[in-house]
Formats: sequence, structure tokens, C-alpha cells
Amino acid sequence: MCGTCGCGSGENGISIQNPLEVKVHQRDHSHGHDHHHHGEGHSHSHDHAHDHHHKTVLEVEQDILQHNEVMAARNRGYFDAKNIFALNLVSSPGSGKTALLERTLTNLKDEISFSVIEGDQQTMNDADRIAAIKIPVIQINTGKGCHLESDMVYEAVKKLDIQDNSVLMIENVGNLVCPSMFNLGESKRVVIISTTEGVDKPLKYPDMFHTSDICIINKIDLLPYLNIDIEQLKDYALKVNPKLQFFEVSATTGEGMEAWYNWLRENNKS
Ligand SMILES: Nc1nc2c(ncn2[C@@H]2O[C@H](COP(=O)(O)OP(=O)(O)O)[C@@H](O)[C@H]2O)c(=O)[nH]1
Ligand SMILES: [Mg+2]
Repeated sequence: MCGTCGCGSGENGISIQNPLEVKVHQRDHSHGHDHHHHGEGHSHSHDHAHDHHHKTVLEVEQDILQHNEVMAARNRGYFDAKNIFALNLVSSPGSGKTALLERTLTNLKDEISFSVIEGDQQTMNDADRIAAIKIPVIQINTGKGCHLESDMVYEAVKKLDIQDNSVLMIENVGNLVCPSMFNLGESKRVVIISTTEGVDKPLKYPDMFHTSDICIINKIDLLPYLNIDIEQLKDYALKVNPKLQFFEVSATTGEGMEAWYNWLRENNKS
């Protein structure tokens, strides 16, 4: 896993920034360059069984995961103390995490206090989209890293000054593999899968579906054009995690969003 791809080494050029402050500091000059070699969906095809340094790699992985758990517990304590309902949104790139957030925040911001942490390898694009609807947001750029870790969230939370009794949305790096291993101290994990991704993804990427509490099936507006059996997708997901709760939505048209909003209202204990 990530110990071998180098994203846990702590030397990946991680940056944690407020888009409003970055604008003030002429972000285009200092951060405008694009690193096209960093694809968002990091693939892990190394064959670990043939790695001569297998034992060392495993030890490094355990260290990284243990450190992550300690910091996740610290986050959870902070969230509990302030009655913050924290959601970790995970999915493959492009399933609609940011679109779902944009619509949700726009429609509920008058009744629920939100703050957002955005995770991507590069760019402030998603933080800019959230800042445009006047919601406090911090962008974490993970550099080579393919997931958020709890200490990154801890640093971002310090910059956010989150209100008591509010909802914190954490949009993880688009990747159906590695984020499943990294607890951020969230209250609930929400996996988003869009109708274009195929019914078998829960079977192919079981850890993500196994560790999630909620599964949002997005882009249902595209169903008339696709050959996908949603019930089959749900059956596969339930095989991996019988407790999974589903919402079927379109972040574009708003269809099905009310049930998701009601769930958020019930869980925001303010
Ligand atoms: N048709 C349709 N497109 C969507 C929907 N949600 C998101 N998209 C599109 O999917 C693309 C990726 O969305 P984005 O929110 O950036 O995905 P993210 O990478 O998971 O944050 C964009 O072009 C969105 O407009 C939806 O419900 N229906
Ligand atoms: Mg996004």
C-alpha cells in the first residue's frame, strides 16, 4: 500500500491553504503551475510479494497507520467536544463529490453551519468552488499522496475555526483504494459512486465499501442513457457491507437529494 508508493513519507510537498488567503498572496504566481504527471487516481500495481524489502515495508506501513490512528483519535476528541458531525467523503475521481457538496451546502447553509476540508493532489479548484458559495474551506494538496491522513486534517481544522454544533465535510482525494485505510476521526464515512462506474466496483474495491456507513449513488439523471442495474450495484455493495445505507441522487438535477438532506438534519445535533 502507501508505504511503498512514497506518499506516507512526509516529504511530498503537502500544503494546507485557505483559498481566500491564497488569492491575497497572488496564488497564480506561486501555485499556478500544473503537475500533469500526478494523476488523481493513483494506481498501486507493485507486486509486494516480490519486493525484497517486504518486511521493512510492512513495518513502515504499520508505523504510518498507527500514527494515523493516534491522530484520528485526537480529531475525534475535538469533534466530540465541539459536537461537530464530521463526514469523510470518499470516491473515485469524478463521481461528483464536489458537485454533491455544492448543491448540499447551497440548499442547507441557512439551517446548518458547515465547514469544508478539500483534499486533492494538486490545485485549489475544489476549494474555490466551495468558497464561491461562502462556506469556510481549507484546501489540502497532498502532492504525491493519494489520500488524506488524520494529521493533515488536524492542521486544516486548526485553520478553520469550526463552530460548535456544525457539520464538517471532508472531501478526500479521489481514489477508491488508499483512503479506506486512513481513519480521519470522522463521525461517518460516505462513499459516493456514480452510475457510470459499473455495478461491480463494490466487489473490486471492497475495503472502501466495507468501511463506509453511507453509500450515495450519484448521477441518476444519466440512467436513461446507461445500461446499469442499480439494484445489482446495491446487492454487491451489501455483500461487502450489509449495514450500508443508500441514497440515490443527482447532484445536477437535485433528484433524490431531500432524503440525504433529512439524514444530515437528523445527524446534525445542533
Ligand atoms: N450528469 C451528472 N453529472 C454530474 C453529477 N454530479 C457531478 N457531475 C459531473 O461530474 C463531473 C465530476 O464532478 P465533481 O463534482 O468534480 O467530482 P469529484 O471529482 O468527485 O469531486 C463534473 O463534470 C460534474 O458536472 C450528476 O449528478 N449528474
Ligand atoms: Mg472534487
